[in-house]
This record gives sequence, C-alpha cells and structure tokens, in this order.
Amino acid sequence: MSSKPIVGVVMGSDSDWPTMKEATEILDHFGVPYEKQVVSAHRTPDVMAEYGSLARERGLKVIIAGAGGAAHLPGMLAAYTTLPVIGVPVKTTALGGLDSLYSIVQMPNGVPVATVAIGKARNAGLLSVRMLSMNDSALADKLDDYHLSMADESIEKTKNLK
Ligand code: RP5
Repeated sequence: MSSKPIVGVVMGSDSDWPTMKEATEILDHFGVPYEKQVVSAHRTPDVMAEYGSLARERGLKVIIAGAGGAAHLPGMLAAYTTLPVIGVPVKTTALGGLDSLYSIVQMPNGVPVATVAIGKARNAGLLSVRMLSMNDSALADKLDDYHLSMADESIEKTKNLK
C-alpha cells in the first residue's frame, strides 16, 4: 500500500485527540495510510470548507471526523464532499456526549454521516477499514484475522471466569 493518506482523521479540537487517537491506532494496525488534523467547524470554517472540498481530489477515500458538544464538523464535511464521512461523537463533561451524538446523527436526507457510538473512535477506524476492504482483498483478509483473534480472546475470557 502506498504511503499517501487515504483516510482523513479530523477533529474539532486537540482536546478530542485522546478519543480520536483510537481510530488512528486501528489504522496503524491495518497499515492504512492516514493523515490527522484539527479542523474546527466553528473556529476555522474556511479550513473545514477547503478540507471537505479538496478531500477527494487529494486522494482521500474516507473521512473520520470527531467532535464534541455542538458537533457540526462531520455533518458540514459531508456537505462539502461526497466521500463517506464517519462521525465520532466525543464525550462531553456537561452532557456526557449525548449533545455530540445528537448533533452528528440527526443529518437530513441527502447528506449522510455514518455515526458510531459516543467515544467509539476505534469502531470508526474499523468501519473505515471495512469500507476500504471492498476493493482490497489483502485488507479483507486482515479484517478476517482481526475478527478471528477477537473471537479467540472472547473465548479465552470466558474460560478465565472464576
Ligand atoms: C468542539 O468543541 C470540539 O470538537 C471539542 O470536542 C469541543 C471543545 O473544544 P475545546 O474547547 O476543548 O477546544 O468543537
């Protein structure tokens, strides 16, 4: 696989990074090249518009966007690009991330965002790998292995119950 990023991992603030890092760990695990960047829908709207508008021609295939609170970033990126956008609602202190979830998941007809559960950036990473695996059989094989090892781990945990 070339090292040119094909997944864009963006977040509204560096305070989202501890959550979003989990998506990048999955991408590292599967050897998927990605880029990471703080892009704020509110503080840097022009950067966000440019990021979304140029994403496809820059070679990205999927965008993973995390934000908390008034979490407009994933939806607005989906307005600027027709690439698949996966939204990660980041947990907030005031409302536990329900605000983030509702902001991201309630998209209008025509502008979809695939929303994962609150704080589950790991699943966003996995979902992006699943999307990419549709045209990449080596990646599909790695996903199968990942699934098998997850099943083995689960069975091991059951055996260890006292
Ligand atoms: C959102 O506001 C960000 O995505 C972040 O989750 C939240 C708080 O940002 P900071 O005030 O910590 O920079 O835009």
